[in-house]
Amino acid sequence: MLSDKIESLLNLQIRREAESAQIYLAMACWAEVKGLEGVAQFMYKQSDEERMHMLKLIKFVNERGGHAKISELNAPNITFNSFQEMFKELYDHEVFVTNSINELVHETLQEKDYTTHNFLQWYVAEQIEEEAVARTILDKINIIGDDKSGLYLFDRDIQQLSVTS
Ligand code: OFO
Repeated sequence: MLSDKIESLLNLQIRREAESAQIYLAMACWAEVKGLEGVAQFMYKQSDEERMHMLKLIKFVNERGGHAKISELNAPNITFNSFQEMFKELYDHEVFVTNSINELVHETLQEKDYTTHNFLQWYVAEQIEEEAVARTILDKINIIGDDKSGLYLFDRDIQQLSVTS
């Protein structure tokens, strides 16, 4: 059984995962209209993964005697000044999500909720991987800068950097 506090923090995390899915969907659309098909496919896939993160939390809350809440979401940015800016936002967002998960993990220990603590370890591991991928991409894109041929090759190769989970 979930305490009210843990249930509401898990519901907040559900909202954050849903917002992540929307943020990455908006990035996918922007990349697609800019003609970077590889980046678009990568972002569509990231968005799908965030939805999976959300669903996993929803099922856990409902199975543990809570009620997963589907809430309204903040609208994502739909346009960017550059791919550098977009990938910086991706990286910053993943760091934000990591902090949010860490806070949640901390609260489960305070509440002695070891079941939820154990469940959240999957997210802790996932965030290590997602942050690493986002950091790798950001490093590459910072090297490429405004170089069009570099961006072309990056668009072709980005699929290999996808997080698999
Ligand atoms: Fe990108 O992270 Fe969900 O958890």
